[in-house]
Amino acid sequence: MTNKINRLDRRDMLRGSLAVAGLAALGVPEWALPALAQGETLVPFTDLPTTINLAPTPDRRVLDIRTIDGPFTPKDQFFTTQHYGHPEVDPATFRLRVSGLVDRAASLSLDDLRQLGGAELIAGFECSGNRRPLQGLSSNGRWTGVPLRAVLDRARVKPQAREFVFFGADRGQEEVEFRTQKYTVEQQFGRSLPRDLALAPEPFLAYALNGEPLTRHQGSPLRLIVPGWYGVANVKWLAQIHAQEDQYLGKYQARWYRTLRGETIDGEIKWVETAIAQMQLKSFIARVTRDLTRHNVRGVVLNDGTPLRSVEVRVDDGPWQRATMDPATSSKYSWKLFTYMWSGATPGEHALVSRATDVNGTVQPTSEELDSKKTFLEDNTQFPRKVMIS
Ligand SMILES: Nc1nc2c(c(=O)[nH]1)N[C@H]1C(S)=C(S)[C@@H](COP(=O)(O)O)O[C@H]1N2
Ligand SMILES: [Mo]
Repeated sequence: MTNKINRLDRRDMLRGSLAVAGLAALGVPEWALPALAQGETLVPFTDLPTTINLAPTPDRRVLDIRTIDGPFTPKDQFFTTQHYGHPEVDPATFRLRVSGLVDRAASLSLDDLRQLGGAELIAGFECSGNRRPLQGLSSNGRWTGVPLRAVLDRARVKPQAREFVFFGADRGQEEVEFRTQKYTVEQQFGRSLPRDLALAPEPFLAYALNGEPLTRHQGSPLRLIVPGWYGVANVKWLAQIHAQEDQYLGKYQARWYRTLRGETIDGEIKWVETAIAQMQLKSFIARVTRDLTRHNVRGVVLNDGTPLRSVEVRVDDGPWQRATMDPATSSKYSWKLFTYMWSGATPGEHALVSRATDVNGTVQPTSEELDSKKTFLEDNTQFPRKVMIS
């Protein structure tokens, strides 16, 4: 899949100002012209294909990454995607049910949760399907809410509870296949966490984003945020937390969110399927602007919260150059913004690529290095972004 997209990029390359028309053709209304400082102009990307249909549906909003100019994504630009549309949940009558293997089953109103809460978490995330060339299924927020732990402690989890299932208020008809049979049944969106993760300090129940109540798109009135994980873990319109002994094998837990890749184990290729969980280390270039003397290359890093060692940018086949990190995005689970000042750009088309390295020595892979990954989720490959310098 990665290779296929690479080929598309080359074939469908647009030139100069045509790239702007290409954006309009994508039909993404949120792609607006970013606010620029005086004397600063936007340098168009020339690698936006016209053949990939990314027209928005009422369910999907893509962040225009070129407009990123602060640490937090405004609520009306925060990307959004989900499987069953946006249910409407009345915050006044809302109750979060806590059920299953707990001593004190509960039904908590927003006020009950506020009394337990008032904590803050800065966390960014991307959809596991986020990838080139738009990279717009990613955002960063300042969340207000309650650590999940506080709610589970209050419910007194029994020792047998090994799995915690988080159900959204959204539901849909799903076909469940079993051998030669197909059963159509109504399913609630559900995701689970094993006990050690559910009871860890990080998972968070959020009722506000950037200081305001969640919008319907973001899962009003309450959602789960699992910091450092791909978006699918962050169950919106959270309705129920159910503690159980068995593994939860719902569609979006056990089937849809899977990656198939070949791994060399003891000199032999083994085809391994893994679940979508923590975000893979990724960086991408979001915006290039020019002022009178030089170009400013800005970008984003997302990962599982492991501290970074470096972020570097390379122009064409030149040397890797260190980028500067934005101190406003230094907290553990925030996305990290970086800038690189590019001097001496020559007219013509150039490829700009970034790569992030964390303190464990994990380096963001090239697309060749990720060649053995078959399915398209978790594409964290280095992304050479093309620009036209006039
Ligand atoms: N209830 C519910 N929560 C959900 C989903 C869903 O379909 N239903 N989709 C998940 C997926 S795949 C992603 S990427 C994120 C997107 O969150 P956002 O719309 O706030 O960006 O929500 C997650 N939470
Ligand atoms: Mo997603």
